[in-house]
Amino acid sequence: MDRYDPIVIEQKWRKRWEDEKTFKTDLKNAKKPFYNLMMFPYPSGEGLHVGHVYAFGGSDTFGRFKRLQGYDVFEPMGFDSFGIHSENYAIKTKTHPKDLIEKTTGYFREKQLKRLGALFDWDRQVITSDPDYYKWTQWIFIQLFKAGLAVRKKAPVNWCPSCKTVLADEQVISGRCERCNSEVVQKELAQWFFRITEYAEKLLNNLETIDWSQSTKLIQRNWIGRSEGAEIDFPIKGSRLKIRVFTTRPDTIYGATFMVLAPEHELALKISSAKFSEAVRDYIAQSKKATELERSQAKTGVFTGAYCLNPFTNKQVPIWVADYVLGIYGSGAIMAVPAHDQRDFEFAKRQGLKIVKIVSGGVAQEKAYVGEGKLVNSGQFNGLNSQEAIDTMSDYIEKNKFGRKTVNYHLRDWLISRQRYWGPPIPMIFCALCAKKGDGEKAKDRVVHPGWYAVPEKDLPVRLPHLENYQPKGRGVSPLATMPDFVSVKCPKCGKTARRETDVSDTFLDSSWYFLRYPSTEFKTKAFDQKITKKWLPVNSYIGGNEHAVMHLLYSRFITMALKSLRLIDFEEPFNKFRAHGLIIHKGAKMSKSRGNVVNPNDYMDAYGPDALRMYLLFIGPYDLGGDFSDRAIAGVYRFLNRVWKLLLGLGKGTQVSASDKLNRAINRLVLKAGEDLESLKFNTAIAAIMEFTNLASKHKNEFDRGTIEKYLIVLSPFAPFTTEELWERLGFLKEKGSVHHQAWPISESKYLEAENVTIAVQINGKLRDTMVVERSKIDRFATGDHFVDYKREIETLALSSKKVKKHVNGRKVRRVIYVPEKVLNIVVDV
Ligand code: ANZ
Ligand code: ZN
Repeated sequence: MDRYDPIVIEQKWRKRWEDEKTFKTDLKNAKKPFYNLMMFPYPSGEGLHVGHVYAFGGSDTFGRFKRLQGYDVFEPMGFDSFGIHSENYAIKTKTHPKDLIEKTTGYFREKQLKRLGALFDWDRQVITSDPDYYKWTQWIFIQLFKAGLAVRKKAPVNWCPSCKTVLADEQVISGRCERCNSEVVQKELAQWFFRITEYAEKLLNNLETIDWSQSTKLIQRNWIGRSEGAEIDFPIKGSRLKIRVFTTRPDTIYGATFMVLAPEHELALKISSAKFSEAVRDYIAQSKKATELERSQAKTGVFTGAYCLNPFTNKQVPIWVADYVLGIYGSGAIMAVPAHDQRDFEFAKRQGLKIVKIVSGGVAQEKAYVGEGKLVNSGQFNGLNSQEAIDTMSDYIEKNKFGRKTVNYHLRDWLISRQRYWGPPIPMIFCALCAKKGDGEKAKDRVVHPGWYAVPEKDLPVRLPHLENYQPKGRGVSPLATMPDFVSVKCPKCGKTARRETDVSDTFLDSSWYFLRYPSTEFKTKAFDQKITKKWLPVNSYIGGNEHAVMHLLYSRFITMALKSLRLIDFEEPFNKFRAHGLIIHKGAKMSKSRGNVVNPNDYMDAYGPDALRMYLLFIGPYDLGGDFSDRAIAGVYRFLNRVWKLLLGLGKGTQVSASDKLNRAINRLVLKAGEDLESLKFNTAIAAIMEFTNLASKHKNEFDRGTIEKYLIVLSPFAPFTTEELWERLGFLKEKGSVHHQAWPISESKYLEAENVTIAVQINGKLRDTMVVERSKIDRFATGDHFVDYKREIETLALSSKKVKKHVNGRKVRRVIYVPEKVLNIVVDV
């Protein structure tokens, strides 16, 4: 018998599968389409890390299972190669991004991805920086623009001084850039936004209709941030103007002792009295420089000299300007209730403002009381519980026309513009002449942005020019602005000289529609083909990391909804099913280069083969939780594959015509258990069951028939595709039946699944006192893996609960329990 050499096996089958296109799925003629998607990588680092292998290995194992179940599985792979991560890596390694991407995608594909033994269809890869692809990314931008969903706004945006670009809100983590950790500042710039907020409600409500990991849904729900409350108008004293506030707590209105406007609020200067306007102006100017982090702290503010009237009491309340109120949320103004809102409380303390308690409960000494309670100091509403008061007082507000009930979403519009080089140029043109005349491209049948035109579709793609000096320039302009040949273009309307938009779009636009492109890569004249799209989408299973729960997954849902509303596709949710996998931890921390705990999968594939690596990772723990990577444990899985190798090759021709009852029962149970587990991505317990069977089988080598070997290999094949194919061939199945990966998932025969009982004698100090009947499946459990069951203890407990046994033990201390598997349990007690 040869020794198990996973590298030789891998090379042999990789070549054969590639040459013979063993896993090719005919998209047009498929009968049972199953779109098995996984998140494509950024080809920016040194290579794939073990986390990728975990994600892809799990997803591919599932895809292989679906294939065995008779589905036509389409499992594509590609590269998210545009964007800031690739560009920053290029800058760091002093290469041009174009050269870098050519090199890295080659390495990722040839030296890593192809080794994993996955079903990837390399004839259909998507590379987002490829003009064939980004032509359509630009086309999508134009469709959204024409639908009024892409708008240009001057807005305070997050600016990272180190990356020298604006960032989406999602890329700012506690006031810092998620990439470089620099403190993000606010900058006023004219930028392109996608109006994702139009879809806030749909994005939220549709979550009920899709089968996604709860954890991912929760992150999305929180990010969308639905907030129910009321808008209330407070008249300004001595003026016909009003201040509109948004509040979730209309029940606290009697405690509104001051009002606060955001510095961006249009009334801030307008209402300030002569004596205070200078100070207000200074304050507004100063707060423009503040970071979001500083702003959140409710420290500073100025009095405007003006007052509002509380519509409920007609009492006057001072109006302040303070930057802890944000211009972009709600109406940019609040009624401040220091007794029951912590930030208002801190502000009132600092500025010496009145604090009036409205809800009884906590003591408003050092902290605001934010809980429920009975209303006090609230006129006719006294005595109501705060929760009912919200309803009663909201109705009162509507009846008296003080305002109305309303819903706000925290979700903000998606900022698309990036002042960087490595992305698809935004396909827009600005003509100053047309702008003067008020002419421009019609969005939703009207000119929204005078002077702006979409690049005519026949001129797409707007190619990203080669730029040697591509580093970010700062000052809010993209490096493309330094190329006169690129900037200068004819106005599509009047033909005079106009200028191109020089910003590129956010990387997340590239990845927000790639799943639509995979099945249609051969179509050069359209982004996606109607018929093929109808056949293959929505995606049946999507697996990826929860770090993409908001940006990528939310944006993809939005783009899909937008395309649906344009009748370009006929579904509004792209991913019917999404599962977030856990993280692989190493030495107690998430793998990262800065921590120096990154595991290079190639080292392990070289040492143990790709099958052992995939299978080991899936064995670490529940797939949604991840687990700890350990050198020792991977060697254990490698030894396991060795055992399978020896066991099966050792059987030779000496197999039976039909398997023993014991083996028949075991294999049928395995088929059932592994099938159920694979369906629900419980890879670790499926593997444990395979190991359990292997243990048992090793003790009953002479009881095998061919059918059992066949089933065993098929069940193992999604986990260890190379090893099983080699064994399949060596045992003569390949000639007879073709690839193991072309077989059908075995049927578990019910006659072998019926519970079987085992009788165990219970002795006390060697004397037979009772017999017990126990279900065999309980006894046969394998004592490793995460479903470890101490069955000896179970049987012991069972025995000690019997009346007869109790009587004979008679309260004496149990010294020892000796268990002869499936035969005798001897309880030794004091004499
Ligand atoms: C009065 C009040 C009393 C409030 C109270 C809270 C507690 P969410 O849940 O996030 O929607 N608010 C409204 N607009 C704001 C803005 N632009 N910047 C900062 N804060 C703003 O929070 C809504 C609450 O946040 C609103 O309800 C308002 O304060 C504040 F005991 O109004 B509340
Ligand atoms: Zn023009």
